[in-house]
Amino acid sequence: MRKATLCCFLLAMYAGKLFAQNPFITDQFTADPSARVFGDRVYVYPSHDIPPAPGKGRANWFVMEDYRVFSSTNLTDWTDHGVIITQNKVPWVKPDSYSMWAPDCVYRNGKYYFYFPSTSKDTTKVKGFTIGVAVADKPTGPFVPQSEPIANVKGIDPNVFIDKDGQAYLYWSQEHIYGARLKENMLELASEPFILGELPTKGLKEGPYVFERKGIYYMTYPHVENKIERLEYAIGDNPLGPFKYAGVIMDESPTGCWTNHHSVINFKNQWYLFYHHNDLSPDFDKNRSIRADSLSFNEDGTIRKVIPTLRGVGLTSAFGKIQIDRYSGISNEGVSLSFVDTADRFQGWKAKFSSPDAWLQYNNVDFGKIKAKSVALMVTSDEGGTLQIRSNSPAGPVLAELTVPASRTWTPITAKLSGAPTGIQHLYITQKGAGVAEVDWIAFK
Ligand code: FUB
Repeated sequence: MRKATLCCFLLAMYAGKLFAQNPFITDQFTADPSARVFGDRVYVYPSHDIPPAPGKGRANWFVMEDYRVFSSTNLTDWTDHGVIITQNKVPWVKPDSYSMWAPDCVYRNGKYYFYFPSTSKDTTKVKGFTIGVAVADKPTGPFVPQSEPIANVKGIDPNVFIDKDGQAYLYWSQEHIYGARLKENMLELASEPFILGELPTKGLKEGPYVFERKGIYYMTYPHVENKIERLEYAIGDNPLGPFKYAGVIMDESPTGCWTNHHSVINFKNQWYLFYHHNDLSPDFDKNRSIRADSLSFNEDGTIRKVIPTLRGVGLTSAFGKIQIDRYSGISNEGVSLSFVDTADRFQGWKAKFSSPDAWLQYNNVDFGKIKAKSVALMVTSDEGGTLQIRSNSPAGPVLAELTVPASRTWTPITAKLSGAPTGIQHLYITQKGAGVAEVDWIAFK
């Protein structure tokens, strides 16, 4: 194959592919992830934050003009399927409202129903937010929006749950959480909406997400119990309750991201929580990024609290760029993170090693059956240093030792491996002796 043809082939192969841990979409802002399993893939329908700009929405607030969809078969490699709905192509939406907030999507009888909130252009019919539906034959669209929003619904954050008997329910929020039955057509309410009143009464509640497991109905929602949102849940015997408060799924963001918004799925016999945080925009929490972590249950059906991780879920191929700054663990001292380029945070993070014996652990690296022969690290350093790649523990077998040159230019360095790891490995990058070294990624060959 000629060189140019090979380049085009590789570009085409990787176009629209995203490889990541947490957050798992890092080339744009995403929020409010509604994850769904359709067939053998997980589809995530987030909302799409964009930075505020003059003439685009309200300053210092959420600015959202469209929705995209992402999918994956392994929760590691994500495909961006592009824009599915845009504010100025929905007949009932005020075209310059930039208020395409948290959506949801469900499958029923051969069709995909995408529910989304926005501001109506006709304020004589409904003031503020209401909720509309768009319908498609495939999970990635094309989605055709209905000409009018769903009658009798005022609020945001739609969520649809279809029970085992086929009855569908729509939930949404407006200060409180509302619920109603949906008609068979999935486009109209079949009952009067009512407030699910047994949930905590003080503090904003929004973003409802209902699922069922072993006969228990879980009503999960972000709630401002203190100053910002945390994820809570309540349980009941019926999709519309009554629900009894049962606990916290995820505590408030340690760095103060005011919102959180989530969904829960079971994929290949493992439960997952999808949620968001403002990883790529630490100074402005209206530009968020979506994340996923494993979720598990106690014997009695209660949910174990999920501690957010950087490593996220899924395996990482040993032979791609392993972004070790999304680590599983680090030593108490000597490892710190920062953006590769603060002027372009979408370039991600780097890990800095700055004291003897500092270590960073990165779990679930998949070597498969291929015997790796060498390792490459992209490094920079003010004074130079020595790094080791080990397996199993910070004191485990040394797979490679690399001298990091003193150079402020990002430089790839390589070393032969002393062993030939196969299968799934937990790796450790350790610092030997004094010095300082910054690492963008590592990759095996
Ligand atoms: O993304 C805009 C709003 O922020 C969502 O609709 C809420 O749930 C909160 O995440």
